[in-house]
Amino acid sequence: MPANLTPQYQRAEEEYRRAQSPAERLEILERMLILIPKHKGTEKLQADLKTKLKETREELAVEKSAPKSIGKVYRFPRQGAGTVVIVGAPNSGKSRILKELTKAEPEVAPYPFTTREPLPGMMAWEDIVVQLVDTPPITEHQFEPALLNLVRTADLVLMAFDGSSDDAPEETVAAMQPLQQRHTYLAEKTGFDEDDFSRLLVKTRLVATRGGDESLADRLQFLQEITPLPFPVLTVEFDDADSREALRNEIVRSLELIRLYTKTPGKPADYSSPFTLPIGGTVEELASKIHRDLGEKVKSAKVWTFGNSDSRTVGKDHALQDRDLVELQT
Ligand SMILES: Nc1nc2c(ncn2[C@@H]2O[C@H](COP(=O)(O)OP(=O)(O)O)[C@@H](O)[C@H]2O)c(=O)[nH]1
Ligand SMILES: [Mg+2]
Repeated sequence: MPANLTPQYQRAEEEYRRAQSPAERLEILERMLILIPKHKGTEKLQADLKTKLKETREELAVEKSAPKSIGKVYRFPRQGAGTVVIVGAPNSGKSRILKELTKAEPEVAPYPFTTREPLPGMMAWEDIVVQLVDTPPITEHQFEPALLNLVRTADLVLMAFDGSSDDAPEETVAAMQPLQQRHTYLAEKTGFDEDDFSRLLVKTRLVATRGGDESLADRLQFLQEITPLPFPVLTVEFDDADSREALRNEIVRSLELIRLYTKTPGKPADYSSPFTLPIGGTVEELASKIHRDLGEKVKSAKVWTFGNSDSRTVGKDHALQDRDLVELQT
């Protein structure tokens, strides 16, 4: 039976995914249990949530009685319109992706294990910026624990694949294993598995580097044979500027964002730095993004479609379009 989860529930689930502490998770889980539609189709999920709630309460109690020395955590602020985490086997081209698309200066070298800590950089695209994060390599036997949280809270994961290496298919499958052992699955879209709440799917694209290699297609086919990939493949040759720019566009497109400009009554529009929301984002969501209280106060909005000088008035549930100019009304 379909669960028919409401947008409010889905938003809470999204908050849960990004929560960084047991206390935060507990608060959100309690909210999710209130918000979840109560019918047969959600019985399994309701039970899963209750189990998670119990586990989280225990986790919190343990943390309070004995503040644990948490392992290394990498804390850099999320910045820009989205956070894209680059993962993959050693030498798969991860650092080169960051180096070519941002001003960051990772070490790029033809030998493995040059990157030991996550390194962020900002990628510009038109009038927005997106955060890219280079990470240490993953192998069957090597998995930097702090990577898990980075992957699970990412807006998009790029799995790098060395298009010039016969070992790339097997190494890529191996790199997905430590994540799967930790209930994290690279997938077409992000969200908890509706049939098993302990599994998180994270939106991913495979990035096949050295895309000019003549055997790349065979290697990708072999990869699909050993593990059918549930997400699209992007190909890049970084020695070719057009190919690099095409990758930049594809990364932004994969984030599935809309850009929104705002204005206050009687003042000119602010076209300097747009807000961004997921495709389908509403007036209310834009208001909440500007200020938490504003989301509760907003009643309607005047909206100008890009390139159009006539405005129209819409309700707070109206889904906005890319490049709309919005004047909120409270
Ligand atoms: N020609 C070419 N070389 C690439 C490309 N992508 C990665 N490389 C090279 O592959 C090697 C390993 O790349 P690197 O980004 O350091 O791999 P990492 O270990 O995954 O971070 C480096 O010598 C890169 O310059 C590409 O698209 N074209
Ligand atoms: Mg590297």
